[in-house]
Formats: sequence, structure tokens, C-alpha cells
Amino acid sequence: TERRKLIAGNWKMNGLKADGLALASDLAGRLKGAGAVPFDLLVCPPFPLLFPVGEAIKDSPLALGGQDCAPKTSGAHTGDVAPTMLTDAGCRYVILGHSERRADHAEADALIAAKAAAAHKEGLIAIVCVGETEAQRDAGQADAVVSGQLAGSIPAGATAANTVIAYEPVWAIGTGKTATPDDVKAMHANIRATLDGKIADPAKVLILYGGSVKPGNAAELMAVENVDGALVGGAALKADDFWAIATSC
Ligand code: G2H
Repeated sequence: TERRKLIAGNWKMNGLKADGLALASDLAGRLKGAGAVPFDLLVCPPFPLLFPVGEAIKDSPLALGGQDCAPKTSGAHTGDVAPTMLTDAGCRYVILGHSERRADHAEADALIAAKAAAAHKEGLIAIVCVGETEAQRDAGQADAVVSGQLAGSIPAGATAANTVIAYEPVWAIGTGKTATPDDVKAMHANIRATLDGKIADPAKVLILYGGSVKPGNAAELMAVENVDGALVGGAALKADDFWAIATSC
């Protein structure tokens, strides 16, 4: 099965309007100059930057995504952002269930599934994040934890066209530690096997790796079987680094 790689930049809570515009415009320019490339490139800025960045890249193949969305369409939900508001800003993707949201906002699998269902209804591609902690890995529970997260956070109606999985071992996020290619290979195989029966066309689902991906380790990680791209945090904030990661595919 041919799976086109997806390189996604998760800007997290970084950057003001001028920074975001400069970064996105720089990437859009590189993409335009490069012609045909073997990957899709995505940036996920903080909510306030979605409209200006979306406007700046609207004629570019650079894709836009949100970092979260509400499980509802509208209404009395102070501080929440609806999937319709993301598509209105030009988003095609939304990251859901990132470990920082699971930790900072106590997001559980059922809520993530509800958010993904709401995102799907609006035509968004949900990037559902899963990953074990260091203690869980040390206890030999990594496969079971991740399989459980997948079972709980993928909604009915998920397909290879509307759902991307991102495997992010929590102990490798922003720490400089990276899972070894062998660890990643084993986990991505476990994930694809778990998707069987949960998602139509499991062989076509993109499974991204995330956790301290940088120019120096990207080529090795992107070459691993069943690794279909990257979810990049820190290294997505510099156009040179993010572009180097993308072009190492
Ligand atoms: C993992 C990743 C992007 P970083 O969270 O989501 O962040 O690349 O900084 O480890």
C-alpha cells in the first residue's frame, strides 16, 4: 500500500502573529519552490493565529490544522473552539488527545473519541495521539496502554481518509530522548494490527511518529516500516529544521 507521508508541525503554545506569519509564509514559499514532493506538509498554530496564517497560505499546498477542538458544534461552552470554526479558518486537520492535553486538561479516551467524531462530521481529518509513559514502558505495558487508548479514542465511522494516528511516547516528548527505530517499528506494527476492525482500510491509515523528531534523526525514523510521517513540536518552530525533516522523507 502506498501511503503518502505527512509531516505535521505542532507549534503548541508558541509564537505571536508576526512569528506565525513569517514561519508559515517561509514554508509555503519553500513548498512552492520545491514543486512535486513526496509528503504533505501541515502546520498547527495556536488558535488565535489560525485565521491570519490560513489567509496567508490559502493559495499554497501547505495545510493548516488546529491543536484541539470541542466535541460540540456551538453553544454555551466558554473557552472552547468548535470544529466549524477550524474549517472556517481554513483547517483540514485537527490534533486530538495530545499527551499534553491528556495531562494538562485530564482528557480521557471517551472525550477524545467525541471530539474526533465532531471533527469528522465537519470534514476534518483527526490526528489522534496515543503514547505510553516511561513508567508504563518500564512495566512492560506499552503495547497494552497504546492499544487501549486506540480502542477508546477512535470513534465509530473512522476511516483511513478521516483519521491519522500519531504515536508519541510521553517520555520522548520535548526531552531530547527518542525511541529507537526498533521500538518505533514494534509499536507501529502493534498500532496497525490494533486498527484492524476499528477503522476501515487499516492498511491505508497514516501512523505518525512524534517525540523529539529533529533533522538529525528524521531520516532514520521516517525509514522505519509503518512510519508514515512525523508530528514535530520544537523543531517545527524553525523553518530550516522543519523543512529539513520533511525533505528527509
Ligand atoms: C511531541 C512533539 C510534537 P517535540 O509532543 O507533538 O513535540 O517534537 O517537541 O518532542
